[in-house]
Amino acid sequence: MNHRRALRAAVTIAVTGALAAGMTMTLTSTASAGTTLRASAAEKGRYFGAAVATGKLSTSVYATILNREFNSVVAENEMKWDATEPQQGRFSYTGGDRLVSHAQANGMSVRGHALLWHQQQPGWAQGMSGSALRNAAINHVTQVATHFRGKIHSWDVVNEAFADGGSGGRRDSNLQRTGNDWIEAAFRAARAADPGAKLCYNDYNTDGINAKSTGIYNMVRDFKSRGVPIDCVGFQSHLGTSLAGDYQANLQRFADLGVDVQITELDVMTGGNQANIFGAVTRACMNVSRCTGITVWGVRDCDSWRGSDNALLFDCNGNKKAAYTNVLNALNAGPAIPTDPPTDPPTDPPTDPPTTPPPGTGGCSASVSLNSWTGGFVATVKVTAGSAGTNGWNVGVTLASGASVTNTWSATASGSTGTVRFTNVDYNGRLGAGQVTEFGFQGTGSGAGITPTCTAS
Ligand code: 9MR
Repeated sequence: MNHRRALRAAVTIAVTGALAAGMTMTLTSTASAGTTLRASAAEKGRYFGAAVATGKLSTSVYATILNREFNSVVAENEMKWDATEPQQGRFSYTGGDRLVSHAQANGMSVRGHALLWHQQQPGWAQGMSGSALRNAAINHVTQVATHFRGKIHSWDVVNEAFADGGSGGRRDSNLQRTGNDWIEAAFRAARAADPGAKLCYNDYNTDGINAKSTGIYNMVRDFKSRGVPIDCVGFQSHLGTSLAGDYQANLQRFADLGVDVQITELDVMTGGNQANIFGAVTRACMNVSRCTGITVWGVRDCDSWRGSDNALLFDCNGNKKAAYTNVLNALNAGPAIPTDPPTDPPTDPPTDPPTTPPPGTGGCSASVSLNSWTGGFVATVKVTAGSAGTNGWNVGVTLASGASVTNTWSATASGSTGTVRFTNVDYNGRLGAGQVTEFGFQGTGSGAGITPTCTAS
């Protein structure tokens, strides 16, 4: 990150100057003096975000605060299932695209919220169950993550799947009733569709070490141990008048599993403690090196879903509240995310840009990784060019009886049942010797016995 490099350079100059003047100093103090949330967070290698309703972007007070103070946005509602797939198979991205454009024009990253959730499902999905719902849900993940591919910093792949109360188990929902593996199926489909996005699990009432957060912790630990692609956990943090004493310790125990953590929907009940709680949450995040950002769930008090709670950082006229000052001070006082240790300069000579290989005589090979559930599957196929490279490739698979391909990415399918052939698309056909590319497809029925064979041209 450039700003981190700039910060490091500034610190180096300061230290050099101090040593030249015969002073001693240490680098433990990282206090800075940013004057906006976004600048102060960025100086510490983090983002500071807000939930946005795109209809308000044309309100000047709102847009002025958003653009000045925040460097990350999340759609409060416009990327949810009911908004993006109002009828099955008919996708609508108007609000989401508008938010992405606004973010890109204003140097903001975008959090995607949320691919699957038991609430705000379109009516057609609410009425579905079993493998029909599972297939529809995975198709939704694939389509939406593909549409926004390359534009989303982090996706809330699954939202609020755990039960409140002391069970520590999953919440009952139509999605849960498709089988306990629905969450991992969603994460695998999201990874296949947008390999560059961080994939998060997001929930509320997880503000300390409690039965619910421990249930989620156990799921994340299991996913990490089995290679299910999860990168981050979001802690919504819709807070009342006190903060759990082990809030930071809870973030830290997740970080210790090897995932990033983020505060994703912060708002706090108004009252004497509001400003203190906002400050304490910010300090907790700053003290956890894998806490990469904070998002507040709206801009001004009157933008909040919590109505008269006045739960945010700006009043309805756009004035900064005491809570704002506490957050800004905590960002400025906190440590920066440690930068990666400097990597050694490469010793190998830089590789030449790929040149057009001669017509392939060395063939190609293909292998498949399958994510299956009762009634459906997602196949990710790795194509490796042989010694002569490829100008194009074609992969054949024979599906089990009754199975059919419903969706393909990074290749073009011919046929959908029996023997199906997948041909490269224009950007991934030319491979140098040994070079690898991936494509994927989703199917209904059984994925058993899929053995891809590759032919190069
Ligand atoms: O703020 C959102 C509100 O406008 C919607 O009506 C509501 C519908 O369920 O969802 C709100 O956002 C929720 C978020 O998507 C998930 N976590 C809880 C948030 C507050 O309810």
